[in-house]
Amino acid sequence: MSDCIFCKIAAGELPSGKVYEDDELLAFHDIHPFARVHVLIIPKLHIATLAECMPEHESLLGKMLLLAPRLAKELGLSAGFKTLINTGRGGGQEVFHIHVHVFGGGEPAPHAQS
Ligand code: DGP
Repeated sequence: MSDCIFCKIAAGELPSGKVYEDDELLAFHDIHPFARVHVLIIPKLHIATLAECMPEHESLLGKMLLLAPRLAKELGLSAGFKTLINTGRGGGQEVFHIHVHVFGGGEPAPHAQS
């Protein structure tokens, strides 16, 4: 999707605070964190929302979820973390490229707030 901001991040056309990348997935710091640690896990494949996922995306979705505890641990959330997938406008989704929020660790530092 040429006008999708997360596709542009995945393609390296826009900068991001990348914390993980493999052939299928990318994870980076949320630009508007609502916790001390707040990253987004996205597939490189453009899928607009969770509601558009099909059976062929089962493996990809599993990989996204399995990456969450790994990144949480690496980013210091040893006591636990939260995950969130906003779906559709009614679900609060703002960027229509599926993503898993992984966050925790208390309030973001003042300099990280917008
Ligand atoms: P959602 O409401 O679930 O669609 O959340 C989208 C999140 O994406 C929101 O917390 C802010 C973040 N975000 C939007 N644009 C950018 C961007 O250009 N870079 C980064 N790193 N995060 C972004």
